[in-house]
Amino acid sequence: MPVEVIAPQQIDLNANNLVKVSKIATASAVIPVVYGNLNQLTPKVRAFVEEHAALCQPDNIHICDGSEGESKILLQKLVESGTIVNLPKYENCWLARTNPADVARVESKTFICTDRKEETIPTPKDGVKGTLGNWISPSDFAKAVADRFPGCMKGRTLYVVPFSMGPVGSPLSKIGIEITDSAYVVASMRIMTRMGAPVLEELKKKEEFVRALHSVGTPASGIIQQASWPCDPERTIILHKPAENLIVSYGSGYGGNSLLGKKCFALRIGSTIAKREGWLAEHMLILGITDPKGVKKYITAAFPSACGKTNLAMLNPSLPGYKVECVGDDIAWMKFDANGILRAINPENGFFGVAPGTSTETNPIAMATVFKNTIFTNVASTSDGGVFWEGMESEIEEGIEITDWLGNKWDKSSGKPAAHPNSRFCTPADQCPIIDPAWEDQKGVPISAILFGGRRPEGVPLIYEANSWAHGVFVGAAMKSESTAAAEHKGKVIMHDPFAMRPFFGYNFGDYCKHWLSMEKRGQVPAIFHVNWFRKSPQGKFMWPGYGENTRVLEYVLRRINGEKCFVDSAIGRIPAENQLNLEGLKCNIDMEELFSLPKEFWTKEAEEIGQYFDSQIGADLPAEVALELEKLKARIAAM
Ligand code: OXD
Ligand code: MN
Repeated sequence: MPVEVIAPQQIDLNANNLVKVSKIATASAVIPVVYGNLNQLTPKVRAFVEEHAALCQPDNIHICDGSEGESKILLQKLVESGTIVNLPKYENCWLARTNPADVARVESKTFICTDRKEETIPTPKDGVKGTLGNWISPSDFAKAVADRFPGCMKGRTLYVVPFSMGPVGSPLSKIGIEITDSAYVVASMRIMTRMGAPVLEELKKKEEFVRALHSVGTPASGIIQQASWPCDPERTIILHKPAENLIVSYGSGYGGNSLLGKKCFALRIGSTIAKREGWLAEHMLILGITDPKGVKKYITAAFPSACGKTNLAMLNPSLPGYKVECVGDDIAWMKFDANGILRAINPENGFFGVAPGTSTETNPIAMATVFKNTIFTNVASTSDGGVFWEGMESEIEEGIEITDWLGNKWDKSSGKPAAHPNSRFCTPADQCPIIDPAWEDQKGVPISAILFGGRRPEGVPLIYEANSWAHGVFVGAAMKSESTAAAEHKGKVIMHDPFAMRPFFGYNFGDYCKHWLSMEKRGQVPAIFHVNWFRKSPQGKFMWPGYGENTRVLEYVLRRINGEKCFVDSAIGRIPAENQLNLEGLKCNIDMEELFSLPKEFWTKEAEEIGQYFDSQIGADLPAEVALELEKLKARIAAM
């Protein structure tokens, strides 16, 4: 189907900044370009757009330039469609309410397509359902697309979103083109990535990009339940084809399902590119910490979704003289430089953070970041034109009324949360008052330590250190955490979440472990630690205050990086020697003995269970080095 190019001068922005195109050819077979110009696109991008415009049959095409003027047009359009409302209490802030059936990532509907299943997922034991990703065959992939995409954008605009993951032009960055029929996605991508004209220019130097196709979809019945948030939850599917650097997402407008630069590109496709090219694409925050002597180190940390990565990335240190600066809160791309130093960039440009639980007490830096130029999704709103979520109780003035995320009047007595537990803020990273001066450094920042962690109410101490790189890889592979609201899982079950990447692996987890092991031969590998802020006492109370007090744990990490012998060996790894974790000035009593206790019964069961997990889920794909680390752990526990 031909796509008609309309010269830019035919595009006229009226007083309301709405696009008015004076002369559009109306022949049904012609799709007009109403913003931008197809001639701006390199041949491969143009072919990608034309092919998918023909498939999806949008009413018109908009090629994004990322400008302020364009952003105004899109926000206005979103207001008119009822997708967002303005929040007059703040500067340039907006609230979107989704269809209640479209509120989180859908892991069960997320697939990786390779010729052979074993390239995507390890072979689980007979009769066991694999939990390390979902595979789809090339023919089923093609069928899934053919069943959903023809004509799916009728009545809508197809937006072409050129974006860079990482600073435009950095040797560590990668470019993507997302085609989407959601203006909400475009507005969010403008925050979360470097988006627009400079990326198209960059493509002229090297025409290499990840192709990402997204549609909110049109249900097979043709009936859209909620005009302000069209979606097709019954047929939602998120597909990745690593061999072609291709992402296809249908049916959901929400977060990781639709902002395709994030989980789909930066982690799933990213991890496959990283494997090919010899680097790491990880679900990790990056922070810089400066000690009172002015020595600065960078640390990455992998925690499962909604376990406090954003809080740690923006830590407000409780220890005098320490300074923490934020490079990123969710994803790290790490590569050895020519001197063998592991360097990381944050491929993102914004924070898509979980709102509930964020408050002046828990994350004052995030609170100082999010109240301008932000799109909130599924939080509650207040009668003075602001937002509310669980955790903000003390920030709401007397007499203010609250409307919950579903649009109903709300008060505490309802017993229901006002904000959806996975409600989010989408906010520009450069607004963060402690954004690191090097956060856009094209070389990346040097990484000295890697932390793994999760929500472990029982048995797992505040911190322990891996004995070696291979042991660290085992610790990452054995990670577990209480489930959260970021995906569709229900209840507080402890789930395995290796490397906090379980929903995000782009290839077979056994090969992923081998790739991690191989990093030791490529350069100077950082020290690896496991942290747990969430251990509970037998009475069910958190044993560690967390948040700003986690500086004490980071201080210990810095001392270890500096080679201080402040540890003792334990069965599970190195733990702080007596009195080596700085508790000075801490306002609460800490039962250090209990916090660091390693109950033999717990750890015997834990090691046993990890072994069963490895056997049943990874089988023959588990590298021998990781299996050996488990055997060594078992032997140390037996000798306890
Ligand atoms: C996220 C997630 O949105 O991990 O970052 O779910
Ligand atoms: Mn995440």
